[in-house]
Amino acid sequence: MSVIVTGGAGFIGSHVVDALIARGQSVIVIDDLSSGRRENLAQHPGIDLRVADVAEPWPLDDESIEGIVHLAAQVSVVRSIEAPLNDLRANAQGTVQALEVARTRSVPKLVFASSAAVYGDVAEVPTTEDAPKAPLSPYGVDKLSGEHWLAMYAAIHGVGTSALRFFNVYGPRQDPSSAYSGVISIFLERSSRGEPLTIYGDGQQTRDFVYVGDVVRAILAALDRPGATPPINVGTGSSVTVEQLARAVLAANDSDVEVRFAEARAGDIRHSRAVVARLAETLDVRAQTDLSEGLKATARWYRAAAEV
Ligand code: UD2
Repeated sequence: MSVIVTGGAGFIGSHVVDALIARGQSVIVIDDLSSGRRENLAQHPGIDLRVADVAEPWPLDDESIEGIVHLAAQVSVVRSIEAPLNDLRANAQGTVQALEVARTRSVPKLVFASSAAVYGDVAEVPTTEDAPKAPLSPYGVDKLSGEHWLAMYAAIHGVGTSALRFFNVYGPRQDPSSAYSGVISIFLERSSRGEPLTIYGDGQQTRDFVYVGDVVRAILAALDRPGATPPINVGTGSSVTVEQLARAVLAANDSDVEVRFAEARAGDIRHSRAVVARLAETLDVRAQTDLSEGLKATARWYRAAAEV
């Protein structure tokens, strides 16, 4: 019996693979390596990595599959606005392919990476799962449509589905190389190189930053929970301003680089914070890593990676 992890060579996916292998499970990774990297799986030399596009039929034989963790995605909100059809294909069609594998091979459980982007600019912060959904990007629309596909397959085909709405995930292996990479990866990399940090806007926008190790625990708990669940927020329930974050990054990295301010990003959400009651009640998971601890662990990883 194997678990399929799509996007298993990526940031979050490779940590899921580590955790599944650590508890003795057999894993098949499906990843097109468009943003994932083989190096993320370097600790598992014999890993079954199948380089393939999730939007097309998956390269499977007659393996028996006990679960699917579907993380492969086009992950940039900004790119989804520039290339909506690409987002539709990767994020919506890819999710339907995952559900078709679950349906046709009687896979009992499918866990899907959804996003806080399904909410758009919400009036209600902190945000419960029942808040109105008004996504402001193709990315958010496609993640929300993925959730509807999951609920529909649960209802008519009995697939056990769970959509997890990730807030701002950070940690080792997050790729800092694009302007649209996660702010923590950018701040840590720049400060360790002695380069200034740029805050977009007044720095008073807030985010709920959740450490990848806590996200992995939520994914495994959802995988282990039989049957379908409603969508579940995955965050910490706390938030910080981007300015506070910049100061915390400098402290974690023991750095005193300059912090500059630039014009706010178009479409930037002002406040984001999860209500995490459902995460606790449904999956018995609570984020355990506080921001300073998570930043220190992540800073250590970026420093080690820079030395290789
Ligand atoms: C996050 C997710 C996105 C989506 C969205 C849901 C990441 C990388 N992106 O977008 O996929 O789920 O949440 O609402 O997790 N910033 C700076 N300086 C920088 C870079 C960023 O000030 O050099 C600011 C940015 O303007 C924003 C905040 O930091 O206010 C967080 O930016 P981000 O790109 O890490 O993530 P976000 O919240 O836009």
